[in-house]
Amino acid sequence: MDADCSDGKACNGVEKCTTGTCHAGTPPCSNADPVNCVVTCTEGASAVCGAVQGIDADGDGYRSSSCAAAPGNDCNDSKAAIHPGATEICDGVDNDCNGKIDIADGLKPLGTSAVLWSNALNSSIAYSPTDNVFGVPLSKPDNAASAAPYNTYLFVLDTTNTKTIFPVALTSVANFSGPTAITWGGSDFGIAYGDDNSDLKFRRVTSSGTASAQVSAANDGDYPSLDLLVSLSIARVPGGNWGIVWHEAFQSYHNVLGLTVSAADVPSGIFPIGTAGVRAQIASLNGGFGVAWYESGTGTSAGMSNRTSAFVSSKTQTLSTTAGSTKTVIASNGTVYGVAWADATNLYFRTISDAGAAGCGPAVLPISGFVPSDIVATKNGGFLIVSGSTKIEALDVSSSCVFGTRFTIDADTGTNVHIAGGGGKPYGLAWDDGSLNDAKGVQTRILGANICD
Ligand SMILES: [Ca+2]
Ligand SMILES: [Ca+2]
Ligand SMILES: [Ca+2]
Ligand SMILES: [Ca+2]
Repeated sequence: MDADCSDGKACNGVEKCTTGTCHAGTPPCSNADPVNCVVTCTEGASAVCGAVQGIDADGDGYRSSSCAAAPGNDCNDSKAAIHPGATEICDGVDNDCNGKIDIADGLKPLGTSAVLWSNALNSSIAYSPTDNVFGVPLSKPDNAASAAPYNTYLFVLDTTNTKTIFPVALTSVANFSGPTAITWGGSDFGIAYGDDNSDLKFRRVTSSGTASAQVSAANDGDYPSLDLLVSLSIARVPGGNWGIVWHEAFQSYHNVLGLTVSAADVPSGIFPIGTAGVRAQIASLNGGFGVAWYESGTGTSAGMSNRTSAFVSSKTQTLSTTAGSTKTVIASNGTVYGVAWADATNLYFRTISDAGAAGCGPAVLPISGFVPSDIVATKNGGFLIVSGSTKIEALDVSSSCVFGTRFTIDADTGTNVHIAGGGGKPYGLAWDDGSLNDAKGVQTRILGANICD
């Protein structure tokens, strides 16, 4: 008989007797999502069902927000340390369930800015994931009290912003303070720098300061009106060519030019890339290069060209036709290029494939005083854009072109602001703080992998 089977409890259902065997009943209080929800049942003359609620699987006193029927406010019900009211810490996740993560929730960028070398300028920066250090080339007069001669040096910094080698002099040629550009090539840094009346030099230096022989990549006579190297930039196809781009200025004439240097340190000839372009930047992706610049000749647009590792097979495209764009920056996140530029009122961002196909964007953010100076990939596949226009600051944007948080890194303004690292590794920044003979010189700052940590 059924009555012989009954355990006297209603909440686990009414037991049945079938051919002499007791079978459990069906609990009367239904719960369609027992992973994320719970429902109470009170024993009485019959079962009394309570309301469906989020489960508290981690026992922190807050119910799961994943219970669709009755969402609680525990945004992670498998970690007891994460719940409303918890302290936000720098870990890349939302600890207090307010929908904001780390920097976006008020945490500050890690570390302090430090003067790397006073009376110096023309800095740039690259990160070595192999050695977990940053390389920072710059130009500086030998004698800080005099205006010349200038030399170009490389510093190596660890992730505490401490110099690990005595600066390596890249050249001893006097009387020219040119731009520098650096990237990590897999086993050493590749550095491009101006020297000796705008001649373009290249050499590799290891993290411990061992330098290869200097390569003269281009000189005044190599290209019509190669007269003033500006906005140098370098990237490398892993194991293959280094790609170097710059814009040259001769009187009112501007042009974006580029060349490659092989793995055996042999430079190519010069490739014209963007007519009437200025402030070019290069990045590498999937065995080729992407180059972005501002079209100064028209004053109306940002341009881009995707190139093979030999710099040929170019496709040049207009990224923007808005007026007043001042600089176009480009980086790769390993999947697409992220490209940003600004005009007087807006910041723009879009993604472009290695084949030059448009991705998302252009996303438009109406902010002024934020001229992009550099860009780097973040650990979640997005990008971090830096600017020194009104202070040293950064703005993150997702790989789907959604702008995130704008935050201050240093209250001072800076020019030539560069950022490297990221992608789950520490970020390093270098910038020129003031002009030559400003005692502040080149400054650096190292941020954590989550910016604040
Ligand atoms: Ca919980
Ligand atoms: Ca929790
Ligand atoms: Ca956090
Ligand atoms: Ca939070």
